[in-house]
Amino acid sequence: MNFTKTFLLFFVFFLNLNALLPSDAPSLGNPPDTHAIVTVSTIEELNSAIYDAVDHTTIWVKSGSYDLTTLAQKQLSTPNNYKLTDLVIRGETGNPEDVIIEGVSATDDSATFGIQIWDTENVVIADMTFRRVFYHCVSIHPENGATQVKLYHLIFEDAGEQLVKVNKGTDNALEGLIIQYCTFKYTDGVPNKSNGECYSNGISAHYVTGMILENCLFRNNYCQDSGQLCGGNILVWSKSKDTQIIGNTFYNYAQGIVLGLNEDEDDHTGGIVKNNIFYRAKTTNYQQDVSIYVISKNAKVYHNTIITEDSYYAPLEVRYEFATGVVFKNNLLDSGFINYRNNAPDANQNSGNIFDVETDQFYDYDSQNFKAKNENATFVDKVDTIQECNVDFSLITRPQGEKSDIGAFEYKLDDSNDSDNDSDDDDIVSSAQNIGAHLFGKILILFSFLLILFKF
Ligand SMILES: [Ca+2]
Repeated sequence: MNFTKTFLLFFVFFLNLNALLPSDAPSLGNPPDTHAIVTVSTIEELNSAIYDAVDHTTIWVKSGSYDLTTLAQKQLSTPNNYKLTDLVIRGETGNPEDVIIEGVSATDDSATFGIQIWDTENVVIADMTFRRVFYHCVSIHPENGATQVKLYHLIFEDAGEQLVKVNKGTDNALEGLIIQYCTFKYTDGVPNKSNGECYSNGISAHYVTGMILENCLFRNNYCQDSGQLCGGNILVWSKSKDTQIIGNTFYNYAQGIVLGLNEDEDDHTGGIVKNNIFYRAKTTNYQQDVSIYVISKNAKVYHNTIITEDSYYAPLEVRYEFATGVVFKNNLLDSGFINYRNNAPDANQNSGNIFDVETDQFYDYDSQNFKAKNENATFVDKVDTIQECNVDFSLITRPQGEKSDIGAFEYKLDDSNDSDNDSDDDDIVSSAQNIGAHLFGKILILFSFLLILFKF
């Protein structure tokens, strides 16, 4: 085996080990040569760097804690009196836990927002944490010109209202919104506002076209007040279209994905929801409701794994007579059914769904590892491959074996004894363990290939 071949193989294996969770986000790489580079290490410097940025700027944010309450505006903000183009704001280490932009708490208005994006196009914010603010961690304003926004490998935590908000545009939909490898979480649910209202979502997006939301983790997005129901972890509405919600994980949630909300034919149209994983145990500590709610004409809901332990009778719901062509295929549930309400048409194209999978069919149910325990599991090799779902949650090609499997994971025989096997969804229990497993797996493989290299 020659040198080049060995290293090519090494990189192929290395890349294939990446499960698709926030902790596995690939680095964005070096800034473009054309960018002005500004490095900041205090909240004042960061605030000025954003507000004074010229087009094509990367702002590197050094590790540390950045106290929003010391700013006169109580928030960061891009300029809103002129168009700024191509702005990148990144934590310098690539670990979002190293750069903390924070206020005091979700109920303390001495910090209002993490950052507001106004008349700025082509924005990337990456590798940082925004937490403990009164309104939103990130608030995007297409009505003021914001467009082409990428939120990458960020942690949003403990905001008083939606963790991320896309405000209602007037004339134009927000296009080019990409949210990847982000964590949306509350320490212990959403607290009530001073008016007694629990008002939150993970993300509420009005009037977005083609939003991509993938490989994110939603955790503890429910109301602390057990008398109130928290809004959807992902709410996309107000004339939105063609949203793609792919490979996300939902752990302890009131409502999961809400694709259009109101009795309005244009609230959402199209869209695909695939390869997502949902888990919650039944509890009376917070109100529990739907996992996927759809009023969107022609929406596709494929290959999701939804384990809710009978905590709500209808994890899937379709509403209103205009919601035609909504198709559920190859979803794996442990309980409940699809509820067609308010004259919603019962789609006769549904197929391949299981609503009562037994927990002993999973690799490790107690650790919420919902891969098949072996090739004989009741959901393995059961369905034809859907072309737009030709990879699973972990990017394993479908099909393995004779047919595709039902749910978010495709069983792969040589996967079962892989040291990395547990890592794909252990994250919903402990991301720290997960990172450890990944590093261990990668180091093992690196070591093996170095051995091969020197031997040959
Ligand atoms: Ca298979």
